[in-house]
Amino acid sequence: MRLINLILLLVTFLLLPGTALANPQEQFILHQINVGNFDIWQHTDGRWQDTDHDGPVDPYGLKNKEVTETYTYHESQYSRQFIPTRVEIEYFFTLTDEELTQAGRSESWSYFYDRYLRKTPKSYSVEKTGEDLTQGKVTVQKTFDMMPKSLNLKDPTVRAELGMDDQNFSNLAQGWRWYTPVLITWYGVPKAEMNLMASSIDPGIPSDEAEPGERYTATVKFKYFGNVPVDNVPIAAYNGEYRATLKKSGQPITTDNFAPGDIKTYTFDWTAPGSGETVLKGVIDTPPLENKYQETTEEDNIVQTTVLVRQPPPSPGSGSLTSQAVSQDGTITRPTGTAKWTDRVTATLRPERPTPPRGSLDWWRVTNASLTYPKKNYNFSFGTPYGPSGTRTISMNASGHTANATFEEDWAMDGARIYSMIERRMMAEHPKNYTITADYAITYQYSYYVWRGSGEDRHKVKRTRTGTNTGGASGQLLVNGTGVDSRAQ
Ligand SMILES: [Ca+2]
Ligand SMILES: [Ca+2]
Repeated sequence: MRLINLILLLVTFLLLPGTALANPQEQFILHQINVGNFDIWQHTDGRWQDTDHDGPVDPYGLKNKEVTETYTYHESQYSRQFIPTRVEIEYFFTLTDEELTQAGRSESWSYFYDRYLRKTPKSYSVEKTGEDLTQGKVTVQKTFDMMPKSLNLKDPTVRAELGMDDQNFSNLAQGWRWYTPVLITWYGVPKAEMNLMASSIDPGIPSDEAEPGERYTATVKFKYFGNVPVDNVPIAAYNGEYRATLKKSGQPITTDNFAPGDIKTYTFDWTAPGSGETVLKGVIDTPPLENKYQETTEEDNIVQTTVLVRQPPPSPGSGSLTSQAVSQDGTITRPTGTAKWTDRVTATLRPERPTPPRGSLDWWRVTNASLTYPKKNYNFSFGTPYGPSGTRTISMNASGHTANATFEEDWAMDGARIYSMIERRMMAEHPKNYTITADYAITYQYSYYVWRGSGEDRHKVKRTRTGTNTGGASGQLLVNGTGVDSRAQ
C-alpha cells in the first residue's frame, strides 16, 4: 500500500505543472466521496451468489473482479458558480477532518480511514474510463481480488455494527464485505459574472398621450455590469414592428463598447400611429438581435413602454354603420355591436338617402365603400394583448342601399383579464368600445321640370340628371373577451 501511495504521489506531482499551465484560471471546486462496498455470500449448499447481477457468481478468492460506476457533479450551488474543466479519481487518499466534512461526511478522518480505507479488497484499483464534463459525469472501473477475509458478515459484532438482522442470514454459510471508496475531485473555472441590461426608456412625449402621426425623440439607456470590457455589443430600438435608427450623440449606431459599470444613453426618432397605441422597445444583446454574450440573465435585456395615441373625435357621419359578430366556428351569434377576440364580424353600412339639388329622387345606390377598423398591434400576443396600433382599411361589397364587409376581430380581447408576464401587470381588464368607420360614394338620379316657351307655347319639360355624393359613417364595436382560450401567438 505504501508503494502505491508513493507512486500516486509521484504521478500527481508529475501531472500538476502541466494541467496548471493548460488552464491558469482553473481551480478546485469540490470533493465528492463515494464509499462503495462489495458483499459476497455463500449458501449452505456451497453455491456462491451473483451479488452484482452481472451473470457469473462472485466467489471468495476471485481475482480481477471488475465493477463499473458513474458519478455525477450535481451540487447546485457549485454548478451555478463553476464550469467543470477536469475531474480526477483517487482510490487511496488522505484528507483532513475539515476536508472530509466539506465533502459531506460527518465522521473524523481517522474513523473514516479505519472503517473504510483499511477494509478495501486486495489489489484494489480504480481507473477513470470515461467522462462528460459538460454533463458533469465521470465513469470509473474498479478492479480488485475478492480477498482477504477482513469484514466477516456472519460475525454478530460486525452485523450489529452494520445494522443487519440475524434472521436474514441463517441459511448462509459465509459472507464477506470490502469497501471500495473513491474520491472524486472536480476542478473548474468560475463562470464569468457579466450582465448587459436595458435599463430605461422614455418615449419623449410632453403629455400622457402622443398626437396621431406626430414625430418624437425617445431616449433609451443600456447598462453593463462585469469585470472585463465588452466590445461590439448589438443594440437597437423598435417602434412596433419597425426598427428605429438608434443614435449616440446624433450619430447612428448599431453596436457599442462597454466598460465595467457603464451606463450609456441613446436616442431614436419615432412616429406615432394614427390611432390606438404603440410599443417602444430598447434591446441589447438578445433576440431579435444577435446574442453575442452569455450573461447571468437575459431577462433584463429588453425594456419597453406602451404609448397611447390621442383618439381623434369621431367624425359626424351620415348614415349608420352596424356590426354583427359570430364565433370563429360559426356556431355562436353575439349580441349586435359586440365581438370577442377571433370572431368574424360583418359590418353593414346604410348611408342616408341623398337629397338631390332640385326635383325629386328617382333612385340611388352605393357605388363604392371602404371600411376602416383597428389594426392588431405588432407586439400583440395572447399573453400580452397590447391594444391596436393604427388602422386597416378594406373595401366593402356594395349592393343597392347598403354595403357590407366581413373581417376578423384580431386586435383585442378586452375583458378577458390577462396577467402579462412581460408587462408584469393586468391587461385587457375591462370590455372596451372601438370605433369603426366607413367611407362611401353613392350615385343617384333625380328629375325636375323646367318651363320652356312663352305664352301659349309655354310648357313643362322634364329633365333627368345624375349626381354623386361621398360621405362617411361610424359605429362602435364593443369588445368583451375572447372567443377562444388560447391560440398560437
Ligand atoms: Ca446576451
Ligand atoms: Ca442581461
